Amino acid sequence: MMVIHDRAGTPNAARVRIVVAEKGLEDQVRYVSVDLVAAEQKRPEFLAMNAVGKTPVLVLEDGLAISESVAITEYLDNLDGHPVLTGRTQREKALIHMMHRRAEIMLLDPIDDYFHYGTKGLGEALRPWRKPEWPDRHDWGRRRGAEAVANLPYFDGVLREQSFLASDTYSLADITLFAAITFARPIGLPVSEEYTGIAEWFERFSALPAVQNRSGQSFR
Ligand SMILES: N[C@@H](CCC(=O)N[C@@H](CS)C(=O)NCC(=O)O)C(=O)O
Repeated sequence: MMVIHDRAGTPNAARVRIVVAEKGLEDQVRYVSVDLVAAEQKRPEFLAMNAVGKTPVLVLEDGLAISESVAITEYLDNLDGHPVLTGRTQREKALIHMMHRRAEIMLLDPIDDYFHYGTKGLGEALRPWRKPEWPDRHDWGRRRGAEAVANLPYFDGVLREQSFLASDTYSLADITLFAAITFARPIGLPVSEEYTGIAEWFERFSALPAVQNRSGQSFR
């Protein structure tokens, strides 16, 4: 049995849980919940699995620990020899990777910076890992949030032209965009309904069986 160390309800846990559901791997995976607020991910036992000190981490039966949502996605997507989320041809792979990175660089990363620096983030226990010595960190965090909001029209434009971010079926790129949008809203970054490309895509994506059936949607 494979083990995934993550925290249900966080954006990166959602990314991997959608992949598990899409690939029908629920029976082959056991989840171990990591207490992020108590900084369990910064303890030596966890750092031995992932030196970056973040979740999720997939541990294979032979003990190999794989971190980074994209690396985990690639591993799980290729497990049965029939990748459906990361591309089959060189062209598909390149487009999916490119659009995934755009969703990460233009949205998910600045939204994450806003959460950790522009708000209280995960709380006091994590302060030592959050550059507390940096006096204008709150301003910088808020500017990062504004940057993400200013990048939304780009994604809206793409999604007015096509059903999904990188091709006519959903892929890793849409999973990253979904993580960004569902992270932004509850932490107070507006995703206007005027962006009808995004709004219609969000409905289409949310209705997918793998998204509906992913386990553990609420932050515990
Ligand atoms: N690039 C990493 C990002 C992982 C990440 O930021 N995980 C968050 C949960 S959504 C986390 O563990 N945060 C705890 C912390 O920052 O200490 C990935 O794709 O998996």
